[in-house]
Amino acid sequence: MNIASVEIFRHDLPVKNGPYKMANAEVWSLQTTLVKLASDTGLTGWGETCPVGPTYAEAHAAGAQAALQQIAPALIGKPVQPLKINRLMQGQLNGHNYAKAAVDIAVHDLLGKHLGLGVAVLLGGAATDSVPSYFATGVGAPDEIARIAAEKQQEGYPRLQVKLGGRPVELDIETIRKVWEKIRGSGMRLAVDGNRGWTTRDALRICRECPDVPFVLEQPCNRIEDLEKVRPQIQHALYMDENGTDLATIIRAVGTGLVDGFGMKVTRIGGLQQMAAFRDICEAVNLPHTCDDAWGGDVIAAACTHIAATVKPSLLEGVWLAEPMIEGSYSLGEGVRIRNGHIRLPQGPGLGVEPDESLFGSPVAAF
Ligand code: 0XW
Ligand code: MG
Repeated sequence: MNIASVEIFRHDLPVKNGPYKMANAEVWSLQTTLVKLASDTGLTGWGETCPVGPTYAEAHAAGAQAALQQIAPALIGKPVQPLKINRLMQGQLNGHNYAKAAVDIAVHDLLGKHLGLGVAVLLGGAATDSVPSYFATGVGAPDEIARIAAEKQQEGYPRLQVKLGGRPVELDIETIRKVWEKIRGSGMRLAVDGNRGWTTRDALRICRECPDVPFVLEQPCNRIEDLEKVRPQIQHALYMDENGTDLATIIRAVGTGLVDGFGMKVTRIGGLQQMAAFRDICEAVNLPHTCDDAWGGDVIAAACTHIAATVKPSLLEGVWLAEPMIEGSYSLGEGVRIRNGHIRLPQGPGLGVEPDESLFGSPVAAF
């Protein structure tokens, strides 16, 4: 089975009750990019990549579309085999993992449909048919975030991530303390995510003033060097998110003992093929991690859920989906939904979701 055609679409995903606020981004609507691959056997596979605005990561919606147009002609006539396609893409464009990821996901969807297997099977096999999710608040007033924390705990989320940064650090400390008052003793786990927004001074102060709150400190500062500086001075567990841009960086972070775990994005690392290698590296050294993406609809949600289902359950920190924050859905069926803080693995061959293509209009480009 070979790739016969490639189509690239764009589609807007408005933020429900927007904006969504992080330390360095405030977003109202996100443009997602979808890739549709058709095979010479008449099957189709879908992939998706959706940066959460232009400042969260080194990723841009229009950049994804340009990168995909650079790569697409070389895909025509090539076998639908993930490793081969990943190597082929490396030879077409340097970097731009987040764009290549959309092709990688579509290849997995297509191959799964061809073989009559779910993507989780292609990735090694699911350990479960229901994965835990976690809720991520935006940056907000301490009392409001504490209220949301209690609400999400009641809804059944096993984990909460509180977004902080981009404002006086005293407000962040007050938020952490108020959230902890609400969830202490409930079993709900807590991550505080600076999204690169703190100075090392502020990150250290947060840890020193909350010694009794067992949070995970996620991507507090901008650079790996900042994490290296903070690491020996704190008692809290340290997770890398935005700095984990490729497998080489992950190997370095793991090898130097820099972190206790990762927030990981399927598109940032380059797709499901790379994500499976990341999963195996983490399992080899017993490090927990999430399986998320920055934003996106049901295609990326399904991809995150399939890889998450293959992670050793004790190491899976959860799957974050944009679904509760998105107005509407582009899926033909029910799509991928969070219920009681958990997500059911989509059934059926491939990703198990089908977009309603009529919502996307004409493709940005077709090959
Ligand atoms: C909570 N997320 C997974 C979604 C947002 O895009 C940011 C991200 C994170 O952990 O940084
Ligand atoms: Mg994060």
